[in-house]
Amino acid sequence: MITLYGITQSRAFRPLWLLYELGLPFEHVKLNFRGDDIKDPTYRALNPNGRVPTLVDGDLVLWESMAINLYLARKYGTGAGLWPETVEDEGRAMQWSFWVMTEVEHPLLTVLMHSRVLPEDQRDADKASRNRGLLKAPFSVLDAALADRDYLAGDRFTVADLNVAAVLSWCKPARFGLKDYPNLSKWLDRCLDRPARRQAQVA
Ligand SMILES: N[C@@H](CCC(=O)N[C@@H](CS)C(=O)NCC(=O)O)C(=O)O
Repeated sequence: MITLYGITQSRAFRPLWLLYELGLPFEHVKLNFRGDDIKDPTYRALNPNGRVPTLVDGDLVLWESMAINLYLARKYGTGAGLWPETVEDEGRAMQWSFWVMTEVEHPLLTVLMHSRVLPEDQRDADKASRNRGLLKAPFSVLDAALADRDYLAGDRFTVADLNVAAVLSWCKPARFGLKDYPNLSKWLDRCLDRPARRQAQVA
């Protein structure tokens, strides 16, 4: 039995989206990272970082959203086409998953927090603008990578696209205009239009 901990409005959205893509039965424990649930010792025993998501699959306990997704896709996604077909494309899936976490996640979250999420009196417009600037380089890299291909690892949608698109989905609530990155923008819309992404969003 698979159990996923973490409310949809958290990084648990990433494995939730993948679980819906895979069509696997799972229990969704809607643990809110903002409240006291996260301090519960039983939960801390699963995830000593005190964060969500956490995945439990039989005897295996995993945390870190990208690791969870690479594991789920590798174990259950071959038939569904979500795990890349070649070792080279597995390499590309890992590259893009690490890349989005190291190059994009922090500046994009900062833009989102300081333009939409924090109460207005706590927002720092300079911080938002500086971090928008920091995203120009990685967004240009992704846009160029998508100039002559539709997907990041192989010729179909895989966990590589899901992991990167799930992080970049923050561009929408952050109202981050993507007109300078036409390939990225089309690819992101294509990924976010998937029925499993919609299912995860309302889970
Ligand atoms: N690198 C981790 C980050 C997990 C994370 O920071 N989760 C947030 C919710 S989106 C959290 O649980 N925060 C609780 C806290 O920081 O106290 C991952 O990708 O899974």
